[in-house]
Amino acid sequence: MPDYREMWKDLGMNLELHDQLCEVLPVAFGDVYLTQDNRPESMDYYNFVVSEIHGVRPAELIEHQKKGGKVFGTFCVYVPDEIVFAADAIATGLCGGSQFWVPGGEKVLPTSTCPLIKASVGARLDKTCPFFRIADMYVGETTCDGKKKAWEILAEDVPVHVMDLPQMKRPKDIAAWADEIKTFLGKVEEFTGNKVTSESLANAIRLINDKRRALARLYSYRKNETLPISGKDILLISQIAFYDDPTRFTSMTNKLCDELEERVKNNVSVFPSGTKRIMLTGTPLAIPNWKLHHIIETSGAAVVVEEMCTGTRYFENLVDETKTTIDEQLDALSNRYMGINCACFTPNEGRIKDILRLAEEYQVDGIIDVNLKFCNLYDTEGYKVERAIKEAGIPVLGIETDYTDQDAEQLRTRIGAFVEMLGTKQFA
Ligand code: BJ8
Repeated sequence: MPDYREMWKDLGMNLELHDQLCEVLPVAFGDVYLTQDNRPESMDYYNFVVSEIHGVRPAELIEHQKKGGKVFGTFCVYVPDEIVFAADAIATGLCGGSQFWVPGGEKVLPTSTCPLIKASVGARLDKTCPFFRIADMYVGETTCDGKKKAWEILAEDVPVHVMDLPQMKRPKDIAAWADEIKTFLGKVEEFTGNKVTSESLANAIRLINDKRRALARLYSYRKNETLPISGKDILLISQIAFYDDPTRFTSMTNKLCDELEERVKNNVSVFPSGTKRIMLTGTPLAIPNWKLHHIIETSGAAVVVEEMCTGTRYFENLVDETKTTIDEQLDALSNRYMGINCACFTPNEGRIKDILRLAEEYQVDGIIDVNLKFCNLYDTEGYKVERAIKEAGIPVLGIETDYTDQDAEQLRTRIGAFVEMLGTKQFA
């Protein structure tokens, strides 16, 4: 493995603190991932990407910057990457998924803030993540109160552009989001010095749609009765999708899909037949948050779909590729993005419909509604979500967790009992 210390030093990182992270991450990855049997060979690519997580991709981003290119860091699936790529810049997801970064965030944020926000702020302020150092500009959004205030704190340290996301889905809101994307486009043009043309935007729309198509294809194999790949592996791929080079990611994911297709033909499964099928719904699982998948898949069940931003919300629905003027393309982008159903919207009936549809498509036996501690939006929406799931006759378990391992044993007990119950007559 090349030595990236010089690069990290040049980025102004706190090397001593970062060393601690470098020590624990490979161990956690080994325990969670490399202990699995019969993984598809094409997972080697994603293993490599994770093993070099703070090396290979950051080095590519720096190369891009040396050639005069800009890097934008994003935190939400409503922010349209297409605009960034259309201006010859690179977008990279920045959401923090490790407890390692939480104390850094707690230095400036109330403890009662969700761990995703605390970890994201901590990763920047503690200087322990190269992606957070590299990004020339952060793009925030007005999704939840915690994030809104966090942008103000981050803006003291790095340029931040905040997109004003409407919280309803009336036609005027969709028009407002198209307008907000237009403002973003102007900002990106000004910051990069590059003009976005209808042609470059059309190319970027295709680029990101191709990534969505690859992910949709990947997920389709989880609808099979025999599961050719674990939920844990799919989660890892979904997380990598946020920061890998989109062209390479799409091609490697399609390569993996070819292998999975063969596995399905040959009836190769990574789980014993009859394994209970679980859907996760709720708040996102940012890298390296693998806790729940690991507990579920070592408790006799398989995760077959995630109605999450690290899941179906990221790739379902394509942007219309037939539009030829910038204004039409902005409308097409707004339409696609406003089709995502995050709990920050009211009403948000679309999410319940999605959950029930996915439950059928992926033949799930039970649903776990996951809430990141202190996420008031998803916690409150959980009432209606869980009621609808119960009414549909699907067993549901609501859990709240954070990034620590303190509740791991308790979760294991609850999830184990839930999985066991799925096998009893009670839910038959
Ligand atoms: S579209 S889920 S990525 S906002 S978990 S920070 S909501 S307090 S991450 Fe999210 Fe966009 Fe919605 Fe998806 Fe706030 Fe809740 Fe924390 Fe959240």
